[in-house]
Amino acid sequence: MSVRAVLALGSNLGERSDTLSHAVADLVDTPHVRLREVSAVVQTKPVGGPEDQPDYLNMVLEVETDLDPHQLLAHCQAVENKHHRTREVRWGPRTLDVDIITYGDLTLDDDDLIIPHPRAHERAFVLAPWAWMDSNATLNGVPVGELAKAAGDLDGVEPYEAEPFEAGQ
Ligand code: A4P
Ligand code: MG
Repeated sequence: MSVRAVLALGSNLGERSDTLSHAVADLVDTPHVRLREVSAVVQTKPVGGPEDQPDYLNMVLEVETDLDPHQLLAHCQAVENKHHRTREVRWGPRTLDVDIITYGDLTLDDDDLIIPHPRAHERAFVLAPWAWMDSNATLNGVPVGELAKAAGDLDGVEPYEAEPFEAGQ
């Protein structure tokens, strides 16, 4: 049986844009996880954590998977680890963070996995790209676009355009 899941990716260290592109490829580099939709990339002001950390790039994906939720978490963490994610400071800077936002209609509250993600409903850095990707999306029964408008960090979210490639550089 396969289920649609929404994943959120964030990066604020290193070559952020390349990291996100490679992470998307790595996440779907298994027949157990198939890509359905990819959001735009947004540049976002850090929410929580150390004050002087760099801006993030964030995006969301919708995948279809036959992994169970814990297998999907392990898969996401393996991709984080491949991109040299280390866990030192909670909410601190990271090369790559991959969170499970929703898994079908499942609600789960385990020690190591909470679904829907417990903070996604108040975070424009997840909600805004999600709403642009899927205008019909809802979270806890509320349209994701409405949640995004109410989120405190919406002003810090802007579309990201990669630096144009210039010949000779
Ligand atoms: N965990 C529980 N539920 C989930 C879930 N639904 N998806 C557990 C993924 N993981 C989940 O996560 C800590 C533990 O959460 C995992 O071991 C897993 O068992 P982590 O990725 O190791 O640590 P973290 O990311 O520092 O902590 P946390 O609590 O996940 O942080 P958040 O809430 O993800 O926030 N600002 C901007 N602009 N953009 C960002 O992307 N990200 C964060 C991280 C803070 N501020 C940000 C951004
Ligand atoms: Mg995380």
